[in-house]
Amino acid sequence: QSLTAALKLAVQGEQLHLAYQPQVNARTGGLVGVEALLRWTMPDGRVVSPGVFVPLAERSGVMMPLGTWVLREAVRQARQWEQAGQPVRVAVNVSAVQFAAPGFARTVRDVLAASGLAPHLLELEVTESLLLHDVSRVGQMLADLKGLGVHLSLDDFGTGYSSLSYLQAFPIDTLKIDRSFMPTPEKPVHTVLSAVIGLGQALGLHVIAEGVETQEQQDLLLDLGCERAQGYLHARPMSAQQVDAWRRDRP
Ligand code: G
Ligand code: G
Ligand code: MN
Ligand code: NA
Repeated sequence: QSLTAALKLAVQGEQLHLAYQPQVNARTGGLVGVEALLRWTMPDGRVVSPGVFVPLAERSGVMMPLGTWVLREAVRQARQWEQAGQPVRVAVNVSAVQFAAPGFARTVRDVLAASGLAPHLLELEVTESLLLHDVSRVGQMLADLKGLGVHLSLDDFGTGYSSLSYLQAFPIDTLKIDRSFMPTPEKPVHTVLSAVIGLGQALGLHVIAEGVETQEQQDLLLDLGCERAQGYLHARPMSAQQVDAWRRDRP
């Protein structure tokens, strides 16, 4: 309860910021985009993970203003990069609560229009579980968003139960393979990983692997035909200024 009250204050105050994690094409070395990840530093200096406070925000009515703050801030930064001649697509996580709100597409449209950002430089990440509800409503919302010219991706792919026929029907651009499918020395099998990459390719979608931490994982992904990667091997979430430095230091 007190965390909820603190969160309400955080949305109004200066306690929130976004970290940006680069997404790369591991074959070419090119930067594909960055994912905006919300960070909350409490007044006492403690940093709370969105894994903790996003579910809380969803239950306490704070998610709408919080989500809109994230969208505005990410679009502001994307516009800054665009105007600096360093355009990069910025991906924003969309909560189920935002997605369920009838005015969501209008909010996105208004935020884009106010910023002047080219819409293709904004990516919206929706989770697979979010697609399970009312198919016609979900389809309409995705079509409305796609109509704005933004890029749509399916986050945490493979952990939900999306029907493959919906996958084909919805205007999704990218599958983000959940990091739980990354093989490890303890769990070296990659049957599902391989199948999910194949599925994405068969549907003509971009596929990006999340949670790539080791060169072994990266080598395997390239073998399986998945070039795009996001993970600590390539870069951690960092400030916008650090992204600038990271880009400068690349060959
Ligand atoms: O680094 P990480 O701890 O940032 O994120 C933990 C979880 O919080 C992930 O599931 C991520 O998708 C989610 N998350 C991070 N930022 C946001 C955000 O701005 N909005 C929403 N809805 N979820 C976010
Ligand atoms: O649910 P979503 O995919 O939006 O969550 C992204 C989360 O994954 C963030 O919490 C981010 O900090 C985290 N993350 C990014 N790269 C790696 C990685 O290589 N390994 C692990 N364990 N987590 C990662
Ligand atoms: Mn995400
Ligand atoms: Na994910």
